[in-house]
Amino acid sequence: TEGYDAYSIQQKWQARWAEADPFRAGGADDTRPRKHVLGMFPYPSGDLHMGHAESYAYVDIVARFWRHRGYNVLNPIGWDSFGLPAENAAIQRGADPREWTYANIEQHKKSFREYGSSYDWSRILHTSDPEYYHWNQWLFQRLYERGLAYRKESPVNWCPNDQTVLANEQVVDGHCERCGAEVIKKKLTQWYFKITEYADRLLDDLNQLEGFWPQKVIRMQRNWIGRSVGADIDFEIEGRAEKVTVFSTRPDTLHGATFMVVAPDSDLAAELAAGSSADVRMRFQDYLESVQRETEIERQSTDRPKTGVFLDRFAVNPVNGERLPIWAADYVLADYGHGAVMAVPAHDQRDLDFARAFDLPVKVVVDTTAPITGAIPVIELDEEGVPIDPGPLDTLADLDPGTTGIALTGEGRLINSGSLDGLSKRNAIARIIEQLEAAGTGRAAKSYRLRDWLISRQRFWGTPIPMIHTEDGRIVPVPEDQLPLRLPDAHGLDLAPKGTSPLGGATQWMQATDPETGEPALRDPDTMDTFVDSSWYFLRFLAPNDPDEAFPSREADRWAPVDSYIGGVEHAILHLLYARFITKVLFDMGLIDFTEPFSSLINQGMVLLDGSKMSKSKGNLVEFASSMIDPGADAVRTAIAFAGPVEDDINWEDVSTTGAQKFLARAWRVATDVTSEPDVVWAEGDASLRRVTHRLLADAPGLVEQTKFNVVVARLMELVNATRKVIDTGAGPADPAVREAAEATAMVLDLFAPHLAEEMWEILGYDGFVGLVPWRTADPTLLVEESVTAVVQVDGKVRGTLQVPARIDAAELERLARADEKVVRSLAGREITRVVVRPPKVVSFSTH
Ligand code: ANZ
Repeated sequence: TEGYDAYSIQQKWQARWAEADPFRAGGADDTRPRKHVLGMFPYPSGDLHMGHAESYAYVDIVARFWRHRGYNVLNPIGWDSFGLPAENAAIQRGADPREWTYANIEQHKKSFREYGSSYDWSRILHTSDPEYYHWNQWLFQRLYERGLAYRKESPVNWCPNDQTVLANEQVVDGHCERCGAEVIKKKLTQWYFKITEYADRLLDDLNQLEGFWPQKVIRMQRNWIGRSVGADIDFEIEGRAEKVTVFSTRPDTLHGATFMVVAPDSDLAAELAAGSSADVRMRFQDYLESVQRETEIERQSTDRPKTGVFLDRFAVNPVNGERLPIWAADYVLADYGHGAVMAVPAHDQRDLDFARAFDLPVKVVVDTTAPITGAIPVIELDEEGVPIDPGPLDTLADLDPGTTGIALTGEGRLINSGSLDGLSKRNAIARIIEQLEAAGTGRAAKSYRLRDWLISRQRFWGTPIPMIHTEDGRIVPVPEDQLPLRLPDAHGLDLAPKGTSPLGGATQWMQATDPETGEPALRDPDTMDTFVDSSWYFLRFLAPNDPDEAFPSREADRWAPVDSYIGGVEHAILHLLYARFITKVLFDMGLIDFTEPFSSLINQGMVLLDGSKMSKSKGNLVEFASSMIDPGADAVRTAIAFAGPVEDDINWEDVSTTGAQKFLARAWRVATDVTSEPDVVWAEGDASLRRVTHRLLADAPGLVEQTKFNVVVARLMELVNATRKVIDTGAGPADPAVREAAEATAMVLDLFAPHLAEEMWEILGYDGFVGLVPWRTADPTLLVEESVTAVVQVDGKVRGTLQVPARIDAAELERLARADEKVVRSLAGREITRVVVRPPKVVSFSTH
């Protein structure tokens, strides 16, 4: 690396970029096609680490690439700067979350400048600025007007450690997504966003994203929304005026229902028990208390013995008038479907387990041994691929679920079901829905796993909810001219988690005026989930300083949706689902003309250390800022890009910044060795070096678009080596092809090592930034494969010659040699003991 001073090169170009600000997006008069390239914005908790270094290296590669390709690129950066970690850190340090947050942001900005990220620095935003959260409040009120923001009392997820509620999406396997504490249920009145109203669109529009988003993310979103299709069926209840509706995906099995089960923690269960005997009431109460002590995980695990209480109440089956005993059991959840099920033990495993535990009848209504035309028979194959003889087929009697304990869930034909008898499952479902609809006792229905988005938080460091609670119990929006409703000063407030909002303790701040009557009123003490902030921030970048609106629609037409969105797969559900939802709401409001926010999504793998995820708690965090000190930013970026495919995890110990440094020094040396002037005629240069250069120029764009950044770096290394060879042992440093290669190297290297690329460009005699130079088009005549003559020897004698491409690899060359007629003849009957292949010129076989 002698002579190559990465550090001073970095300093020099960072200063020039800061001065000239060359990466600002072009304005309205810019006629180039546009690309909006966005990295998921960082959260300013502590310092940036190598995960960020990776993600933002990829973002910059994509942004720089499109600039070279002639696009007007918008590549902004901002901070997701509200949230719990800042508040917790502030509590620990006895500091103001505001001060801690903004100090971290300054450090981040410094790191990004040092990294050479080509942001449009004129568009910075922080979600904790009143100028930003003003528009969260505006958004909240628009959702409220449309009936999409509402308050309800219901059991919510409660993190006992952070002392705040969590959205379903923030509960991972029963634990708090942030701190890992086990989440409990608590009944509270909270604000919700009605994302369920958009469930179908959120699901159906995923089809548009196929091929543009990682398959895994699409699948996770589909599962999270979890649409089930079936029917709602109404059951009369003896001694109750109103019917009870159940949701079933198998309405075809209605004749096989033998009891009904309600969720013990539902209002319905309480009411049914209340109408029963004192004894039942007592047993129900005991059971309910034991259920409330269970965690979500316990409750949903299938391998637990079934428990429940008979309520001594009866439902009536609408199709045959049979009386169905009603039970309360914890395997039925209060907040799915209608919190009640018709139990069909013959065909549902959970119902069967319950029926066997409490001796309830089992009635088979689908004959799963009856063949269905069009169904694909499952033929099992043995290890050699020979079909296994299934032996004598089971009869229905062999399969009786009451005896075997195994529910019959497969295909079959209906029996014991009146007019449905003989139909396949699919046809029976259609028929029973028709019948129920005609009788007014049921209808086609869908059910979703997706719940409404709970957005209230009992914490300080977030957007105040812009609503007023009046003395007479009305809830009204804070008048628009009073927005933004700013957070009060944190000094003097008790921020420690205590289950109620710290803002409630800001007595002055809490005082409001009823906008209708002028009477004193109170503010809402809760703040919004910070995922509200990030659900629309990509639009705020279009005009981050606009004081009059969240974003101008005209700018949204120009710049949105985001063309390339880059970030971690940990946001596969939460953030991406919420952003998709809010985008659809803004579309419905007529403010934007697209329905999906991110046209393409790139998920990078994780950066690991010792094979495990880097994290503060494990103490194995490599900090971004310090990682750059020794090798320099260019080497870190290049090493990351070279480490492997974008979506793969990177083990930081295997990443060689030293190797990258050496390569960059070689590239720099090539530029300094060039002795020709910029006006040389390239066509007069060394033809084989020119071919290497032009192949890189031709192939790199496709490789970048497929995010094969590591391959592009490998190809750059190849070009630098080829150039070195011509300088040292070929036509020498004055050859025009050497200059051409060095210039192409600088341009492509700009994606990975922008400081060095600029330096090379200057050494090569150019003014202006290489980062803004249009991509050189490859000369097609130089892309035609050069061919060479290869000789094939057998035991030292030349037995054949082949015309092969100059870049042929060993395997292909050997294959062609073995297939050559003359070689085949001279090898006939002999055993090959050794093969030496030296592409592209020699293949040598030995037979003794
Ligand atoms: C009768 C039946 C017969 C059912 C059968 C299944 C098979 P997914 O696919 O997850 O949507 N169910 C409905 N509400 C429930 C609740 N709140 N808690 C627990 N289970 C509930 O599951 C839908 C099925 O789960 C519904 O269809 C219902 O049982 C049950 F052979 O109805 B089924």
